[in-house]
Amino acid sequence: MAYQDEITHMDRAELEALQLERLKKAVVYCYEKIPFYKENFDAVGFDPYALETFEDLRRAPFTTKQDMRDAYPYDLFALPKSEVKEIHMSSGTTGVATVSGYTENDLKVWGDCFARGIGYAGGDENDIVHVCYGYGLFTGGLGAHYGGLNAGAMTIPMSAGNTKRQIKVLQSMGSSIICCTPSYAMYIADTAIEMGLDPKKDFHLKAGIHGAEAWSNQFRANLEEKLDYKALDVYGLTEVMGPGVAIECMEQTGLHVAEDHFWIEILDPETHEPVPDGEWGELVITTLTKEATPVIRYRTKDITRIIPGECACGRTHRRIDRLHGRTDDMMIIRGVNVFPRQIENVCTGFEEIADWYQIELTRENSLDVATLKIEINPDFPMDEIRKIEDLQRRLEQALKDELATKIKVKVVEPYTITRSEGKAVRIVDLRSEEEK
Ligand code: DLL
Repeated sequence: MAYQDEITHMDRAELEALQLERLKKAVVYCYEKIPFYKENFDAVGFDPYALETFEDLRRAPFTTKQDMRDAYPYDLFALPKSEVKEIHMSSGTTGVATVSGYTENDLKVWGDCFARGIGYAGGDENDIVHVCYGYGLFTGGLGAHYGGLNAGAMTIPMSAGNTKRQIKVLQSMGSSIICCTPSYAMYIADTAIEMGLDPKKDFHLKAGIHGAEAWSNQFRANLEEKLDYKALDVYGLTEVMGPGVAIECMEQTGLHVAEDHFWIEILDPETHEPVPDGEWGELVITTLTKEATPVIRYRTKDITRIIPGECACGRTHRRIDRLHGRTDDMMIIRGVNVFPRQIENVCTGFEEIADWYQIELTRENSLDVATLKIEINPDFPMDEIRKIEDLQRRLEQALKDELATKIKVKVVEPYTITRSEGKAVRIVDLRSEEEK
């Protein structure tokens, strides 16, 4: 039996009844405890006491990141600080930080959600969970840590950074499940290879639980090849709960949402109307059990879709697809919408190039221009300019065929793109404020 199997395999009708019961309580709880929700619900005439169905929730107003920023630091807390045991914050690099609080029960739920993922990865108390997401206000480190503890596993709180030490521990301690961003997993793998190790033999990994940034199927395939393990995707966000809102199982056909704790909607980002299952749209999340900072209809700006049908693993919680990216990350290149992940998927399939890239956005003659800077694979020395030009041409053609727009390609020397121990920086916007 994997961790909380009975919940992840719950009969759908029972699960939906539980969700509805919790949803009814959640809207009333927010209304009664948080003035922001009272004002917002009243403003549009949404009566939380009258909610009878999931459809009724559609009349409730959205909560946005801006609302959460405006509420900094405590205005969206439902409980006195004495009942709040921990807080996390978004990095705030693009504005005021958002704050999320956790009661003791919230921490238990969070750990449970991540621990389910350890179970999805085939892990249990006999595993060694190596956590190299950053610890601190970022939710990655402590979320995975609580997951490891709740799963009963020996948990190594490495935090991010000091890559050589990570490698030493991975070699010597027998870490079997690694938790970090996919780009940091790649950095660790590449560094180990550069040090003359073979992570396939020298590490003892069976799975990785990776998230916090979008990563393509091809990037995943390259990671799995280097580390000889299964790389599973985990989704979460500071404003709702850290990692564990949704996690992939070994089928790798989408991320099971922890539906007993979250109600999700997929909406057309423009019309805000629900899209049918299988169609892409913006993920909107309502917390069903969160006590300290519950959210109603939080607009994540993340683009995904519900995967219709049942998962071969037998778990009943619905799946969302791996994220395309955020609406914020979407580039419009000559009228075509492009996400970095799509570019990554095309390019990281070429054996001559490594998995490190960055996309620079500039403006030329009133048109947005995207230039992909991508590193050459050190195993394929490009000593002749002719060879590089030919590779660039082939990459540009492959991108054009796939994306139906022009992306310029500049192949660069190995190790020239900045490595990240946390979230990778994929887009560098060099346009001036007026040009954006
Ligand atoms: O990134 C929480 C997290 C930590 C998730 C560790 C997974 C693993 P924030 O820093 O608040 O929280 O960023 C949240 O990151 O809205 C997505 O745009 C993006 N994101 C998170 N997970 C994924 C994923 C954490 N699996 C924002 N795939 C979210 C793609 C992801 N993007």
